[in-house]
Amino acid sequence: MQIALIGFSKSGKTTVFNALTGANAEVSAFAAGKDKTHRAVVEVPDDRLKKLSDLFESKKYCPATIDYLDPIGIRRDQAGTGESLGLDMLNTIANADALVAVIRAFQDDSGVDCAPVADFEAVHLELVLSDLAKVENRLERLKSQMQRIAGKDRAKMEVEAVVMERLKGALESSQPIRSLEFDVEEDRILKSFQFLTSKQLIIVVNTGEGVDGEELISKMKATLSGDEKAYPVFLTLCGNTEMEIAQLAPEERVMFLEEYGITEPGAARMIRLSYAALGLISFFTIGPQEAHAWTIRKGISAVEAAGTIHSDLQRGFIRAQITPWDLLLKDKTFAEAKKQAHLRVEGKEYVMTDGDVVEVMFSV
Ligand SMILES: Nc1nc2c(ncn2[C@@H]2O[C@H](COP(=O)(O)OP(=O)(O)OP(=O)(O)O)[C@@H](O)[C@H]2O)c(=O)[nH]1
Ligand SMILES: [Mg+2]
Repeated sequence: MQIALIGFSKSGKTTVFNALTGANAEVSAFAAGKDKTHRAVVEVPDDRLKKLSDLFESKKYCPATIDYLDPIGIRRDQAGTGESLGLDMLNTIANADALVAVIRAFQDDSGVDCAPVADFEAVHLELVLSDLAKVENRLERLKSQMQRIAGKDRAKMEVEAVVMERLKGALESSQPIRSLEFDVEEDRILKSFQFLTSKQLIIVVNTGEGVDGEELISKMKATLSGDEKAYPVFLTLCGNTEMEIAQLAPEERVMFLEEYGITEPGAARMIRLSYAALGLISFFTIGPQEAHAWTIRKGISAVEAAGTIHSDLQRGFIRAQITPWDLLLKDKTFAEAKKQAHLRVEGKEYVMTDGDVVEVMFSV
């Protein structure tokens, strides 16, 4: 899973990136060199996998991971033009599964304004404008092509043009694409465009000390209209403090968190919220060789889940043995889980549940 940070320059993106990834201050200085996207892979903390791995004394520990990307920020002087995102940012965020917009809600002596609500609206507008430009471009091309082509190809283009007109209407009234419903065919058309407002958006309100983040979030929500589904997920944190936390040794971290009254570090909160916002769950494959967590979307069937492990497992899928992680932990072995009827045999259509331990039977 890829999560990309966006936001105006000097909103604290790199600081938040360091907080999320535990990257150190030197790396941060390097990233502030502004000529390159910063990238780090983070393990998704999962107690369940840890316990199962200990139980089976697995040689290899393979948690799920998240790829965080920190591209060059949006230029303030170009805000509202639809071109402020820049090529580096556009290329970086095109493939991301979710976008995290960092909003500056702290004051320092840099002379940069602290106007979080306005910045929030401006970032939203940049994303809308970027998609709108793409849609208008596409519509123009479709129209000129449709004049020259007839038959089946033309019919296909007409379907696409209808979808694009719908997107145009929504974007012109500031509605993000993720607030619209599409059928399977329309979804297929949309996929290749990688529209920014079709991605899940998480807003990080990066507060200074003594700033009421929750109040700011209410104000930001008040600027949004209409469809509940279009609302982004909000998260408030203090970038500087969280960056310090991320760089502490685990023993020191506990003390620091207590001192600041932080119950859950921002990095962990972000992962939890991202999983929920994207509708993701985990299943596990466990044995003496390897304890492995796999990330899938909610509602996926056993045969599709097998495909995330290896395409052979999907192709040659026969059945899956499923044991809920907590019952396996209690029973200690698959043999005992079977005896207790906690290990179930399921077919292709079985819908995976969070925390399933899976063994796929297959033949290719
Ligand atoms: N007081 C305070 N300062 C912060 C906070 N987060 C970031 N800063 C400061 O704001 C400045 C800019 O932070 P960066 O993290 O480099 O911001 P950026 O968005 O990555 O900036 P560019 O990459 O240059 O666009 C730095 O001096 C940070 O120390 C915060 O939560 N509180
Ligand atoms: Mg930066």
